[in-house]
Amino acid sequence: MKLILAIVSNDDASSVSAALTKENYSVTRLATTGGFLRAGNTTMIVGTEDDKVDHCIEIIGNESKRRTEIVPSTASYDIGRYASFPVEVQVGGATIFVLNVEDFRKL
Ligand code: 2BA
Repeated sequence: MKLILAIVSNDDASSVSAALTKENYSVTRLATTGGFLRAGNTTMIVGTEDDKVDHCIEIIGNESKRRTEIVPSTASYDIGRYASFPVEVQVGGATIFVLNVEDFRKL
């Protein structure tokens, strides 16, 4: 058995969780914070059989693809007035760890 820890953006957390649950994976969501950006993200814990790990990672990847989005930048002073310019940012993606499970019990 394996334990999958997947760190995803909060924006993708609900669709990742829903897609995994639909495919009968048991999922626990933890509200976590990235050490670098100090922004909230979500860590999914999934315990599953060895032969299902690739399928599970495929689902996570499909629902958290790295993509670019246009967002308003913070206002800057330009041409005599404050203006906010749209900028392209990378969002999404997943950081995934797969661990061996020594023992698994439900009491
Ligand atoms: P990612 O590498 O996609 O990482 C997204 C989040 O996944 C991280 O949030 C962190 O919560 C987790 N994570 C990634 N690698 C990990 C690892 N080896 N062990 C434990 N958790 C891990 P943040 O720490 O807030 O990082 C956000 C983004 O900032 C990262 O995206 C990366 O592009 C960049 N970054 C992170 N650390 C950096 C550093 N020391 N120098 C430059 N850029 C950094």
